[in-house]
Amino acid sequence: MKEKLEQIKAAALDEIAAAANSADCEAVRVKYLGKKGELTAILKMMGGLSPEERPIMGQLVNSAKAEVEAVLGQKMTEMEAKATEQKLMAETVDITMPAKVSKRGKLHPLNTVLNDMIDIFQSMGFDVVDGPEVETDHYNFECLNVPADHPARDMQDTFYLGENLLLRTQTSAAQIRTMENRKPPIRVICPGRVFRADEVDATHSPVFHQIEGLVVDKGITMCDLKGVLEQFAHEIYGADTKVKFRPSFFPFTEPSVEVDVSCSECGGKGCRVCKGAGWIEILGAGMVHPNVLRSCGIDPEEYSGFAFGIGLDRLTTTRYKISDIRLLFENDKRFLDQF
Ligand code: 2NL
Repeated sequence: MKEKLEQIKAAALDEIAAAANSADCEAVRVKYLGKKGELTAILKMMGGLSPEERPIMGQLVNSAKAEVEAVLGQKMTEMEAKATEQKLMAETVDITMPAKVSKRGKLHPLNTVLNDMIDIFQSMGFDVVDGPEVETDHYNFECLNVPADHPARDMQDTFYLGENLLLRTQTSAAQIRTMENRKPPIRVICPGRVFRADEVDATHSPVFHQIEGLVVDKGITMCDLKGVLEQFAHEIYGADTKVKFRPSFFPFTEPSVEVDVSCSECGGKGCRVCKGAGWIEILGAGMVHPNVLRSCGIDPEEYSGFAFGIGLDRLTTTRYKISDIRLLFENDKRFLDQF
């Protein structure tokens, strides 16, 4: 029996040594240590031994079993380590491989200029307000003191969507609503798209962008208008830029002005950009007409205000030396990638 035990043990150890993977190891475990395994079977045969032999043999079988278990356990551990190593080798990431380039989007040049302008006016205490692009005749024209026979009201100049509905020709309506809904002091700007039935060419588009501004309070004068707009011009074009206020006319302001800045291209000598004038017109403005204040429920005897309208597109094309306004609206990636 002792010999048989030695044989079984030797055979088990041989098979463990020969095992090539964990499945082989498992097969060895079942074959020798399992419920019907050979070492288990030998334990069961001990009933036929004498009481003196039994404990001696029992100890031998148990130590053989323990030895086989230990060797098998160690082999299993080695197998697992080897398997893990192989798996890691197979999954190795080559960190020297070139990464996929993901392109980041950029701001449209119009938005860059708009953001600059919003920063300037916000630093002077203006709020930004918004309004719909489809407006009523009432808000777009009536409240702004634009008479019924004014050429701006002509079908030729304005996109009408119905008897009283139209695409806004300026962003004033949002400011009219502000005057209706808020009490002075009012300091707002309203940027947005506006529409005019213009013929399309390098400098005209039926869709363009405007920032309008409005200030209403007690004791607002032309000096406030000049101060704010001069500050704006200096921040956009530089502190050395000269600013000129010329008399003009708008139905919604009285008196009205147009504001020119010295040409940044030639410094005022006259060039292609300023068409020889040395000056570039950047905006229109004026003191809010008493009729406009009245139409919004503000007493012109108590309050006064100034308003201005700035075209965004021309400011953008001159800043970036863009030769054709249509490029701003085509969204050609090859064009936009340059900014
Ligand atoms: C221009 C001139 C201007 C205004 C817009 C305005 C708005 C209200 C009341 C009075 Cl709510 N006026 N806006 C005033 C003067 C000029 O725009 O040349 N725009 C391109």
